Amino acid sequence: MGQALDLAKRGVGLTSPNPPVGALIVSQEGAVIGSGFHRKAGMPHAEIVAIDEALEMNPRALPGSTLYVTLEPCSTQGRTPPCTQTIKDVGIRRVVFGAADPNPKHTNRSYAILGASGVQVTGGVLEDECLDMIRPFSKWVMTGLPWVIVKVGQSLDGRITRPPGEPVWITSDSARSHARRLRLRADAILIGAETLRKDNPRLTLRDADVGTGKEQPWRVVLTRSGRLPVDAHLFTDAFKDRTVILQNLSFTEALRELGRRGVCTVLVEGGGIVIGQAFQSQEVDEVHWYIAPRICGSGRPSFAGLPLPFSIPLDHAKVLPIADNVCISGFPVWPDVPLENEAAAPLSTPAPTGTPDAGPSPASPFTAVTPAVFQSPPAISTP
Ligand code: AOF
Ligand code: ZN
Repeated sequence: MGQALDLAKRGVGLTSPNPPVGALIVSQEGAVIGSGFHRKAGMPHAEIVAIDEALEMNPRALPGSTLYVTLEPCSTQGRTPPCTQTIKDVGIRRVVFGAADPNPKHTNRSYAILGASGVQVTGGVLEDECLDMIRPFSKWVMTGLPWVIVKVGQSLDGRITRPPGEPVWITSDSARSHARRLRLRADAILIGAETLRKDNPRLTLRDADVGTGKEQPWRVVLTRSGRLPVDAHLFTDAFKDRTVILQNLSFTEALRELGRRGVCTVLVEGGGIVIGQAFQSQEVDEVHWYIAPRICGSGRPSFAGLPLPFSIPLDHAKVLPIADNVCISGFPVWPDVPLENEAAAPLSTPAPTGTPDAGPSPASPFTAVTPAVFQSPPAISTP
């Protein structure tokens, strides 16, 4: 299962709205006869990639073999046929899986479906590791909302800007390049209009990250006024068709809109106002807080807006030194009571209906917004 997990890791950031999954087939003699991972929604599931490899390389060893897969095999027709059927057809005798599929169409169904054909099924092997691998998918498939990663880069005194006339960067080159790697996991990168106006960011994959087969994540700008600089990188560069604006939505409404369009992981890259809104919404699932050894004395704060009435500890907190910078990461532990202001905000977009599989094609979930559109109401916005 460890090897299947390593395979699954290769699909992280590529598969939404499907989960990353890895699979390995072992013959009765104990030889690995096929392996694979899920590369993209609409393409074959991990098990099918592994079975196809075995069919090509070693078809006679397939009957009686054991399939190790990080996620319970699916059992319904979605964009692709049910894996349980193919598993039975090729004569696999035993299936060992890690996590039960949180998609209610499949949860724990594989036991009966495969068992009825004499296939032995064992679930829950390296379960925690396999569940960790699909956390974003699990949240999305159960709530319709994406997994939210917050990234902050700040000074010791909690600022994200330096005094006028100084260079703009707070954290070091290596800390920033470390932070950019978070983009490899994201389907969308979200910022506030203020960050767009002040920083004119690119929000692109860079360096070695290009060529991993990952599409440029959506670049999402949250705005109230809709007044955005049309000459910004986001509206003029080679990926301008991957930029969208969401106008007049609360943070949770914006998440719901993204989730409806198959975004399972969103990376929030600031600034302080949006970070504050994200925490008010109580929808932050993971944080990466980069801190530089500098005191700015003034400037915009990394966390702005309404105060939180409670503090939020991080679970599984990690402290990573990056030369003289440091990154503290972990998973916020939220109290059970929602905050009133965000919870009371009306949802202007409906919750997802039907099943996740029936959603729009993952290839083009958005109408991109081009600068010209700013003259008229933006394509994705609600009044
Ligand atoms: C598997 N193996 O590698 C993955 C699974 O629309 P489809 O056909 O791609 O099906 C999507 C659903 O299948 C998805 O919601 C999840 O429940 C499951 N994903 N299942 O057996 C895989 N990626
Ligand atoms: Zn499947």
